[in-house]
Amino acid sequence: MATSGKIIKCKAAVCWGPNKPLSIEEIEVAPPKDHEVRIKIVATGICRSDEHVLSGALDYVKFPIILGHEGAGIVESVGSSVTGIKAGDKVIPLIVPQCGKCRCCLNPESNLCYKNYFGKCDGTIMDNSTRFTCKGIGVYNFLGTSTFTEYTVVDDISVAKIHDDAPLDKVCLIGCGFSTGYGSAINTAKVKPGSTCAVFGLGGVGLSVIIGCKVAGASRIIGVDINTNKFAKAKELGATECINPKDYDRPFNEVLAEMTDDGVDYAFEVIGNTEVMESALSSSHFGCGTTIIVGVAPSNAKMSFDPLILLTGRTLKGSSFGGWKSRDHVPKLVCDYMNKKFNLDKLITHKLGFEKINEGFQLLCNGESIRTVLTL
Ligand code: COD
Ligand code: ZN
Ligand code: ZN
Repeated sequence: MATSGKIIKCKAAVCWGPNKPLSIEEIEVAPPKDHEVRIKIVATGICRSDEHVLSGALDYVKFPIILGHEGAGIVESVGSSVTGIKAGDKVIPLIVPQCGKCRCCLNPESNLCYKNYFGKCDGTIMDNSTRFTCKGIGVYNFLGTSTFTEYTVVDDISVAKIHDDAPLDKVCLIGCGFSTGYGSAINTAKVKPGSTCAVFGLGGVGLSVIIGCKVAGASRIIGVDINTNKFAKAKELGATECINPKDYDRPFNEVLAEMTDDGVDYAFEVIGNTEVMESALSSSHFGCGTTIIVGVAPSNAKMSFDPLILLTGRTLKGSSFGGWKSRDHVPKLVCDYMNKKFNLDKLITHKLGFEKINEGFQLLCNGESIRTVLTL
């Protein structure tokens, strides 16, 4: 490519600090170094964690930063030592890398990688710097991906090559929200045919849990949310019934126990609220129920429960990125989507041009959108 090895000037949505609108700026994107890949982003979803940074809820984040972590694009150029990926390939940047060598990568039961950005949390990629500058100032990277820009540079362990015919404006959701929810049902819970599930929280991730439960053959999928506006979409995607805990003046686990012959087989917390986590755990069946925590609670929050609750046979698990080993599984998920194993199109409620990014955040904050996809 003509741009290979050169600095690229392009547009990006720069976040200069919390509680400020994102600002579309011209930035400079340096060429990829050893083991790095420069990507032309074609489409990106706006995910809840991006909004958490904007609203100041993630206090460790440094500024200025380019947010966005649910994108898809086309490789512009690759640095030295990169194998298996070349210019022109369609790719999805990954928030959970897969180095293939660490203890977690070598364990088939884990999808974490020791080289992850959550642990680093310093706004850089693996070499501890970023490739972005704006007005002469270095700009931080978000979750190793930074997709709210026409061009980004990511580590080669954090990029999955996907099918040449994949529709990038749809499969971008496989980069975070869809895979996180869907995989928590398929991989982490391993939902069985005929089982009963309860999904607490019906945002984009909770709805993706519902899609997973349905694909796995659950016979009852109970959607739980305090916002009844979410119920219609949940039912469209596979919820067999939806309930609002606010409609009851007794402990919600009692309500679910009555409805489900003493409790659900699988309960999913997809909000990030410790009280709901406790409620989900007690809603699972005492002898054989499994509870999966998908939501991330505020940093000082603690869950509290009588350990006896587990002793009779309950299981409590957590799930990040849906348990998928990212580089291995993301290309397969893209093929599964293309082969119509699941349909994520209904999660996309809005499509906007990149320059309307602030409008997209507004839609998420108002609870009006499930996912807005921005096209660049
Ligand atoms: N009881 C029932 N429903 C509730 C309650 C409650 N007490 N509080 C909120 N809700 C509902 C809301 O009405 C809403 O419908 C839903 O819960 C939450 O949906 P969203 O749209 O805010 O969130 P999602 O689905 O896009 O994301 C949910 C996560 C749990 C993934 C997210 O909030 C989170 O914890 N993110 C950080 C974790 C993570 O994986 N980060 C990596 C990149 S995102
Ligand atoms: Zn996300
Ligand atoms: Zn690893």
